Amino acid sequence: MKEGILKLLKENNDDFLSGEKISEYFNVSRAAIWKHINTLKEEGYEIESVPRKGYRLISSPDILTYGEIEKYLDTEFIGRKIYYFDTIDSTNKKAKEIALEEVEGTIVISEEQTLGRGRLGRGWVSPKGKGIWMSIILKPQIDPMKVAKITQIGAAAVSLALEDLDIKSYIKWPNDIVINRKKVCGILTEMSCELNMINYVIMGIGINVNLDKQDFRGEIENVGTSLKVETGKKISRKKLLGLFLNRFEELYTSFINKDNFEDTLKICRNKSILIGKEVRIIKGRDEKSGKVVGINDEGELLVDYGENKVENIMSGEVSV
Ligand code: BT5
Repeated sequence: MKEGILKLLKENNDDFLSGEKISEYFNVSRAAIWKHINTLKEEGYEIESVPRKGYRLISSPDILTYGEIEKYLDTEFIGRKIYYFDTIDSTNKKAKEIALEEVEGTIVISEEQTLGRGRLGRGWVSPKGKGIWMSIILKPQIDPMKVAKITQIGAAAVSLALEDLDIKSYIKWPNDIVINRKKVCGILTEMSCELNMINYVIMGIGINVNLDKQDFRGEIENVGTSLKVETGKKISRKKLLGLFLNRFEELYTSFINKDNFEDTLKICRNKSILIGKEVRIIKGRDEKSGKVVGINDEGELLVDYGENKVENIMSGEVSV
């Protein structure tokens, strides 16, 4: 009902809509309408109410509900169902709980995470209303060994969506997007599978959109940044989310339906911040130095350890 009222107000553009009309439309009392209008105001919608004229929508908040991102979406199935939370421990955790019953493309998104997670049990800082903290439920019928490619598709899609906003970024293989050498986005892909069949894949993405300098404290003070810090401008989270989902669906369906991973590879290679650099590859306690010479057709990092010994790295930690 609340969503219905919002829809009516949006359709009515700049005009007033009388309480009487809305109550007739939904066949409920005007007091009930008034209650819903107040809830909408609490959510950040600016609604003018004038006696005898009714209600008028002045502005909508930058929140990540389906109602707010719908107008930016061109997708068929990615993001067509959204579980929206004001606060949650971790969207990846929630997505895993519901994945088996949900359709592919369903998203769990929250304004804040209290226990956001990175890889290997590390944490992910996710302050309220300032970023995009979300998880996409996917059900690709592919060899479980190929799931790492989905992280690459996610990274390529984030980078393209930023380009759509005229923001230049780099991909730090395998799961980071960086600007000025600092991390603006991280991806955590998790899966549940049988021997050669995937039950589901959860692709969790965190994008630091409007975090301020003071949000980067402690461990992340020198490693993280946000789009706002880098561009000096507040960025519309709902628009960026829509752009990302559109880009992701395009690359993902092309990979699943046409076995086309080349488009993603091209982007990951073009935007790679690692190719040509001397790096350290960290695998557990093992650390080796080498030079990144490329990304192979499987999306793996090619590292030259000297004496023409080039190894392909499937996963791990790279430090520049
Ligand atoms: C990642 O791990 O980069 C994956 C991050 C995935 C986060 C999303 S948010 C939605 C979904 N739900 C979740 O619970 N998680 C996903 P990793 O490569 O391990 O990097 C983690 C490291 O990045 C931490 O140890 C910190 O040093 C740093 N870090 C933490 N929060 C950060 C932030 N907001 N911005 C930049 N760096 C951060």
